[in-house]
Amino acid sequence: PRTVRLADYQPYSHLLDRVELTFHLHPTATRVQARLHLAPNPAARAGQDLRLDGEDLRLISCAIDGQAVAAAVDATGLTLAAAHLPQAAFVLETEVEIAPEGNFALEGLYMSNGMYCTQCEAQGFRKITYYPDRPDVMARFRVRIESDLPVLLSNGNPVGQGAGWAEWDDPWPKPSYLFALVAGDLRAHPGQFTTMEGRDVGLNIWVRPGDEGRCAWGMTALKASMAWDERVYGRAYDLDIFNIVAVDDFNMGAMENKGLNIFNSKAVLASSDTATDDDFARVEAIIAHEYFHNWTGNRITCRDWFQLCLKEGLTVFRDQQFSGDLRSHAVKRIEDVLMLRARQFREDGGPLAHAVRPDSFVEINNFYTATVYEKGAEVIGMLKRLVGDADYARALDLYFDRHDGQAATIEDWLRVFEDTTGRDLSQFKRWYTEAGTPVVSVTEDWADGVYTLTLAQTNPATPGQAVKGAKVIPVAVGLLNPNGDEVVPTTVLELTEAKQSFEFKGLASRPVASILRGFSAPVILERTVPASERAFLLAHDTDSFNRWEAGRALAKDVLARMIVDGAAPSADLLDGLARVAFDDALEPAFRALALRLPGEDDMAATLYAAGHVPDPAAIYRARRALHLALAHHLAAGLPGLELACRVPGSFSPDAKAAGLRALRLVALGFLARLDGGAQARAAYRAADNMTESFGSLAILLDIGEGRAELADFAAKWQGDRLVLDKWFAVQVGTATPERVADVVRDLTQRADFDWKNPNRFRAVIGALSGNHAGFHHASGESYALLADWLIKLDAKNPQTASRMSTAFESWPRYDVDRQAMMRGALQRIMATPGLSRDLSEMVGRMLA
Ligand code: BAL
Ligand code: ZN
Repeated sequence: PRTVRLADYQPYSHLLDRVELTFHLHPTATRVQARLHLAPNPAARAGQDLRLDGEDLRLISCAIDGQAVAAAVDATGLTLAAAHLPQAAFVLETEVEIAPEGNFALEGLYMSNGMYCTQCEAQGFRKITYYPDRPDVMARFRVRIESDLPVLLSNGNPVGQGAGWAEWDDPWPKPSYLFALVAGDLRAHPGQFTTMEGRDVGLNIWVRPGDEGRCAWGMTALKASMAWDERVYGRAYDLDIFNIVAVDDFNMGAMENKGLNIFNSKAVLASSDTATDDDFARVEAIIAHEYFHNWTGNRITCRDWFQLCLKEGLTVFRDQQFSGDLRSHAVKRIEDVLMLRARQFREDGGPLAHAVRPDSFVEINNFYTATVYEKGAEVIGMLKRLVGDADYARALDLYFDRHDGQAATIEDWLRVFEDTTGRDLSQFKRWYTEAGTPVVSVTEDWADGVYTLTLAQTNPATPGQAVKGAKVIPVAVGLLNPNGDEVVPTTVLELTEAKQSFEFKGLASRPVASILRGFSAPVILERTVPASERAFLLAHDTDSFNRWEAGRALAKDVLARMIVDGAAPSADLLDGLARVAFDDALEPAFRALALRLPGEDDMAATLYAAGHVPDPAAIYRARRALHLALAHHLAAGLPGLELACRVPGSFSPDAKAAGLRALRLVALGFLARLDGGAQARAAYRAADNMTESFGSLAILLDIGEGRAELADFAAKWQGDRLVLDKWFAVQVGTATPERVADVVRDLTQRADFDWKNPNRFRAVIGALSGNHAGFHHASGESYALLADWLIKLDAKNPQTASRMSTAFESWPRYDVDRQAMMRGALQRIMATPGLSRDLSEMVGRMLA
């Protein structure tokens, strides 16, 4: 397969002003007529052929200005020779036939439970019609849909409808990846919003009959998002209607198609009996994310797919700000960093490491990654920290003014910051072009009332990038005196060289430093700190992120010693966590996070970074031993804590109530280690919401109990796809290392294991790689099982298969036997005839 390179970018040969599409929908023979209003592009090389992308299309006809023309068709598109092309504006008409019913890749036009829907990002539109399927070709679309189905939707505003047809017109020029069409027997949950500009916008969440009762939360989140984007970024919505559709079969979380967002039903449906608090928060965040794309992605899009982080990094950053504003900035930051470390640091430190803006790809679908999204958002957070809030706001206003209606680049983005602030961002740009997580090591000196902090950065080699320059790293620092008072408030130090010292004068005593407050840069901080100092910061730090981080680091130190030396849990940790657990001045959600022990994969990464070969079985045992030790240490206070966290009254998904439920479940988890699950069982029986019923079920299964509750849960939720996904996943997630492969085999033999549904596949096969000790069981059974399923899925749905192959990316961390087995599994996948471009690129990179 061909490698596409950023350096080869060329503007498209033609300008495309308007597009008219007519769809005659049919499961096996949909006809698509396209009229493209084209003209030669004066900015492109003259005299070029006209090349249109197209895959899996049957060409029926092709004409220019009404005259049939001979087109050369191949597996990836259609070419019209330059000699046949008018030198002025012309209309190209094509008609093609496609078969949505057989489209299990879920790209282009496909069917899900009898409804038609589309997914065009990144390159799905070429499976619908012949088209210049690239983001810098922006056109106005008019769409006519012909079908007997009752609800027919596309982008933009509705302009007409009758029996068996509907027409839509989108006045905003857009690239093809933002095209969408939906047709089905759907029900609307309606809403309304009046913009700050006075535009009345009709809102709808469209769902299958029966799901109407799960839409209210999504609608609340949508309205909150629209108001927030006006208030914080000054951006209003720009059409008369905004539609969201829930689809059961979807590769991603959701998609920001102009005026017609399409959502994985998991990412939009929520009700107290079927969705957990985490689900509610995720729905809110994803609705916001897709809505925010209307300005950051749709009005200003990407020139080419290498610039994906331009819209994704910024939109993730915006949805993180939104969730922090609505909920708790402290808790949100901890959750975001946990995710960043679990997914992005892991990616950045392995064979799949790539820059936030990569410079080559084989399959762009493989670059919808934690690096592009989450590290992309971190880079924007750093930029804001460096220039300050006021200049960030001015730069964003300039960005929207200057680039509205354009397909932009990272260079354009950085230039608005340079023009706003006068800063030279050429060194900062390395964050976009160089992969790898910088390591910042710390040394401290105290003499004559001067505290000197020396920071040194190293930028590790990553595939294809051996040597890197120093980065601009904002390091937020605060100093505490020994009685816990803050003597130097948070100050942002700019580390720009390989090594730099910063002095703090006029201090009465040697301070305790709180470094990288708020996780001010996506780096690994290397620092030898005595347990007592970590415990001190856990008790006193005024920065909530670093307070949590101190406990986390202490827990990791303790666990590492338990794993490597067989040490006992330290009193510093047990006492420190006990103080947090019972400190009513702290947010319950924060306490719940502080009491959550580092995950097994996190410990494997930590040990590997410290020069050890991680033993998954030893990590599993030590983590459980620490959980038990902590349960004993907290025992006296747990019943009171559990009682205090019971939320009175009817269910509300708000952050405060959710925080109490999270802390209650933490307490129940500890109690279960002491009482054989008696109280968790009672909590399961009494629960009136999914958070507590599912949470207590998971606790029971984790201690090897809960068979009756598991059966009860299944009986109650038979036929509910989303809840049943939880039932599948929790069994795999809580299976013992020895049993997990059998559990997966049993579950995959059930009639309701619909492996072509990405949610169900992820619930079982994704949970297998999430069970660290089980996935890495010394038998290698789980590796083989995952490889079997990836091969099977790849033949139907390459995108999801490819994403899930990242389970193998951490192979270099482990012992030679496990390495050999993982590489063997990858080689077996690679040797499969007909492997997709998606999966072969990923496996090839992991084996390189
Ligand atoms: N653009 C793909 C889905 C998302 O990031 O919103
Ligand atoms: Zn996005």
